[in-house]
Amino acid sequence: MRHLTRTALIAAALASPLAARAAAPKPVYIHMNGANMFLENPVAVRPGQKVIFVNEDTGGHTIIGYRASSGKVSSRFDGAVAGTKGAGSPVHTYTISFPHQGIVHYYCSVHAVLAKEPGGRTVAKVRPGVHGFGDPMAGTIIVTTDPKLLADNPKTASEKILPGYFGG
Ligand SMILES: [Cu+2]
Repeated sequence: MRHLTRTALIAAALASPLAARAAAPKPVYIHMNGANMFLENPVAVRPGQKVIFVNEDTGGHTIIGYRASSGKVSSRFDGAVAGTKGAGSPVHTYTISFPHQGIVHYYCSVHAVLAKEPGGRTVAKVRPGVHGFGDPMAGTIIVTTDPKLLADNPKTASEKILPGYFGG
């Protein structure tokens, strides 16, 4: 009888909104600076887990989702982050989460362009006139429940501010 009561209490606690909040996974952070790249790429997140883009650059960036199959840009995944003055100054962030498992592509429309490959797939490429950066400013988010993928994120993805990463 005593055991049953304890089990019932635990079940009630697990069902409460407070317990659900406590169990929510920490956000995954993706950082930008003057190198015009998304530092953590790719990252894996659970459905519903927050992805927070952090701008440590003096200049601004956009973060816009697109479909590789059609080239269509997303009206929901449509972010922009202003620059910061540098270390010690406030940083701007953009937060989003994804309800369903799958692969999400995004790019910065300031520093990259979308282009159709001969095979029909749309990819991000370096924007003409933006010099000095090898890779286009773009990235991929894997929305998954696979524990191996989720455990494989770079260490920096768990920190909001990277103290040595400011620059622009
Ligand atoms: Cu950019």
